[in-house]
Amino acid sequence: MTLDQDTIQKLAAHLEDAELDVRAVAKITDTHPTLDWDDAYAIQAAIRARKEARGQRVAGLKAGLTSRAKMKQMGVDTPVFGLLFDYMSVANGGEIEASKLIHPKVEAEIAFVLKQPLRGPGCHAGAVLAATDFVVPAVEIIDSRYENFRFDLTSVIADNTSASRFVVGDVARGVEGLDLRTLGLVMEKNGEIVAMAAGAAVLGHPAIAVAALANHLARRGEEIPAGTFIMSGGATEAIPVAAGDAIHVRFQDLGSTSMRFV
Ligand code: OOG
Ligand code: MG
Repeated sequence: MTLDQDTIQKLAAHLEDAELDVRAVAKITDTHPTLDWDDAYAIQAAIRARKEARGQRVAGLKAGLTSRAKMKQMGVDTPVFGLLFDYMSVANGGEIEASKLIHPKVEAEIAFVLKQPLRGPGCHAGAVLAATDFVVPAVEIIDSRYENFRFDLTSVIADNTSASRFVVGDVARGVEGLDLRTLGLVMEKNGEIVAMAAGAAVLGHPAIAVAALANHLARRGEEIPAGTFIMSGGATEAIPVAAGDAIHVRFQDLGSTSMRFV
């Protein structure tokens, strides 16, 4: 930790206000270059406390920057972890108001729901699969609060890993008989294919991203509780969207997820 409590609270307010006012701001490492990982997660926790004080609730957890495509697009090399809140959830096939977002992008992800808690350290893909109740297809709408979507790892962690909205499809399947590495997905924007991937794009197997989250939380003395919804990270690079765009992602064996930006 390099920042005092007062600075952490101020930066949390600064970033959350940018989200609520739909306004991009300079990345916080420009003004706080010493900001380290613990500071960044402390700012993210302070944003959570602000939202919870307003009656909003955590609806799930997310891993991000878990695929080569995403790491390359953003110029970073390590996964990050963030929080999904209840107000971010959009019904499958639903509408998203583009004017409430700064510069949204969409990414296709495989999401997990646990039937047993997961605790690190030493959590691995096998433990994740054994603890998984079912997987569902999902699309995350990310919306960095930073100008031009430019950031470094600590800035993006503090900004709750760009979390903004998410859409979950309606086909849920147990992992038995599903090979999540070869499970393919095709993303269409306005009827044109804009991205394709297989589950293995996410750290070799999307369950590895969930294990990494459990190991990350273990360093803070926390576990992932049973019942938790977890997004494993974009398998393809993120695609910019604007009002008028329709997104449809077809997942092999898992149906599809769609939304319209209005
Ligand atoms: C950070 C969030 C990344 C993912 O799935 O890779 C993320 C960003 O790229 O803005 O959610
Ligand atoms: Mg994501």
